[in-house]
Amino acid sequence: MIRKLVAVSLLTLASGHLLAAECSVDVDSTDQMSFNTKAVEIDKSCKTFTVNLTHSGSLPKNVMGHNWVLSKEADMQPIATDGLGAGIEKDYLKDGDARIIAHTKVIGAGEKDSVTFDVSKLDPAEKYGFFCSFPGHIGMMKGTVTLK
Ligand SMILES: [Cu+2]
Repeated sequence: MIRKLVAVSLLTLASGHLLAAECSVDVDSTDQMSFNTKAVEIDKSCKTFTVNLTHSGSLPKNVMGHNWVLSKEADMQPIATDGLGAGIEKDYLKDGDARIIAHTKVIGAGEKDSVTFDVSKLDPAEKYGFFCSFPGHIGMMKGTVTLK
């Protein structure tokens, strides 16, 4: 009887896990100045969301570095422009730029970095996007972030 109860609760736990939203995404970047995704979807049930950035190319970060930056769609280009002069040590992002919702550091080949942010910071009525702030990369390296 006890054994049967345990089996049932394990099953319940397992199905609960299957129904739970995926609150993270793996994003890869390349030597071809690209991300492997153009759209990141965040489930509204997630309290926090994590982006795991990798770089599968072979070029170092000073040549083909990439980061993953989240902001309102309208702020993407201004943030990238203002970050140009910040230098790679500051991940090509202006100090204290309040328009940046979340960002990883700039990584090179074989490196990785993750960033976790509160989903409650995102307004379902707003348009968000992600991009790479390495100089010249935003044209190729950007995409949408949507709450669903
Ligand atoms: Cu880049």
